[in-house]
Amino acid sequence: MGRLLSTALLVGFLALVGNGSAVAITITPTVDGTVRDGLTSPKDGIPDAAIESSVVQALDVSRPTSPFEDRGIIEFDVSGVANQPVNLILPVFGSMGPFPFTVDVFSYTGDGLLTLSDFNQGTLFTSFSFSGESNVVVDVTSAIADVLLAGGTFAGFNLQFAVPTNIELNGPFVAFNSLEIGDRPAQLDVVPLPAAIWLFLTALSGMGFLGWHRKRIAEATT
Ligand SMILES: [Ca+2]
Ligand SMILES: [Ca+2]
Repeated sequence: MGRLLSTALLVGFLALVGNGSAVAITITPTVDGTVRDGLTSPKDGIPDAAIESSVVQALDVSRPTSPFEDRGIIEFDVSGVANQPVNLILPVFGSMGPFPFTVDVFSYTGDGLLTLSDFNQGTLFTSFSFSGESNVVVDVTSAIADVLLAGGTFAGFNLQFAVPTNIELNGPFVAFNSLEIGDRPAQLDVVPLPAAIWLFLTALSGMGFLGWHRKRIAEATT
């Protein structure tokens, strides 16, 4: 066992030396935009327009004259992700108060396309509140894992205002890639686990299994 342990430590050390500089991978959207219900058609829960634009907009206006709702839709190709921590980075800009606003984030298995049906996609994953400008970071590791487990390629996020507002056109909204906050796109940051850690964990679990197996044999022979 002593030799096994020292071998495992050596393998781990060599791998750390060789792969110590794991770099985070950035995934930009495959498709992003807004699906709208209302404004030029009735706001009735049935979406009327899909608007492809990197300035993803979420907005829910309840005013009687022309109520409408925009839901922000963004989908990423996550086929290269495997058991890794993933953060969704959302540069957020709200055009006017009263702040704060709460946005619900729904996650779903996407198709890489912006369609009317995306309006009703997803299950509630989390919510965040913001005031003015902010760079929201959402840990979406489990959402991505669910997509991959289901055999999906695209992870979709549907952004909705938690509560309708009664202010005028153009606000409030959630905008990504907006000029107001330095033209930064929404993205996924994938943090790869260094190969060294995998090797080390594999070696450790192998030793644990050997120890358990030997204990079983010892118990069986007594
Ligand atoms: Ca409608
Ligand atoms: Ca879609």
